[in-house]
Amino acid sequence: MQDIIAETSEKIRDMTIRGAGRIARAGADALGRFAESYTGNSLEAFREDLDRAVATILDSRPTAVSLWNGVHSTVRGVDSASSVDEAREIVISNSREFCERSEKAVETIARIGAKRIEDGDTVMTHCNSSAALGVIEEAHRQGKDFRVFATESRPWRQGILTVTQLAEAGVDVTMIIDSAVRYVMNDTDKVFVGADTITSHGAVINKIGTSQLALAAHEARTQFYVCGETYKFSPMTVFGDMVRIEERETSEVVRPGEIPDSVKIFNPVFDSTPAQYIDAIITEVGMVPPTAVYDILVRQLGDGIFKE
Ligand code: RUB
Repeated sequence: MQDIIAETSEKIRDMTIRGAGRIARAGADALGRFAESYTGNSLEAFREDLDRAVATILDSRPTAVSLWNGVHSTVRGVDSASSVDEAREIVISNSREFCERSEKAVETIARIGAKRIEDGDTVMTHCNSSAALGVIEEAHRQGKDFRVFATESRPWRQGILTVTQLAEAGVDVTMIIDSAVRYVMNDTDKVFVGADTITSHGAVINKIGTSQLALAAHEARTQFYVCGETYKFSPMTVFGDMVRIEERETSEVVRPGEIPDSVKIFNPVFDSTPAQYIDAIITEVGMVPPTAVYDILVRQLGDGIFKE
């Protein structure tokens, strides 16, 4: 049983499974499978094992609150169970519900966001976001005639995944290196990016470099849209918590021996884009201004959506 959890956690850590939505669904799904295969009879032991499983999953990557929300939505209500079977059923059903809700949210965002793409547009995207690519692919499916610039997204080069996916879908896509963003921004009409975490004051944490796209878009008066499901809204930020920015291995940046040993390497993999640079956040509950995030979060907290 713990194998399911350890395996999923490792796949999230080594980025075999990546992207904020996917890791949230993977975490929720792993807990569901853990509950399905649980054979013990003690409710107390189940709760302890589940707590350990939750901690292991959450330990895999620190920045995307989607993982926290996915995992906590899945274990919600276990405290009130009166038997192991009841507790297992709660986890299994919550896990399914979260994964379905998450997939539907991405589809809804695609439909809403696609309305913003018009014939003749040039669109830019960064890294590899299923929510942002959903919007672009939906607009293409609707027959709109537009082209896309996609960044390489060093050091992991998720841009390769993006351009491959878009090319396979038949979208007119051009890959650019990250430092070409400002150069091509003058020819760009709209930017669509994803989100790992959205704070109560409307700042968006996404792949490193996103804030540079936002600044360049602001300067060029290019519209800047964030595509993010509401489980990327961070309840902790309502209570003042800061978002932890993940730092990854220095080996992702340079090959061994490429630079002198005395050189330090800093590899932060996300950054924060302030609300003032964001035209709108496209969510499954509609296109909202960054200033609306607090209200939506408070409503969700009231409904107990993010509670354990
Ligand atoms: C991926 C990334 C994506 C968001 C949103 O970073 O920053 O833009 O996670 O993705 P990494 P999605 O490759 O480090 O996980 O829209 O698919 O949830």
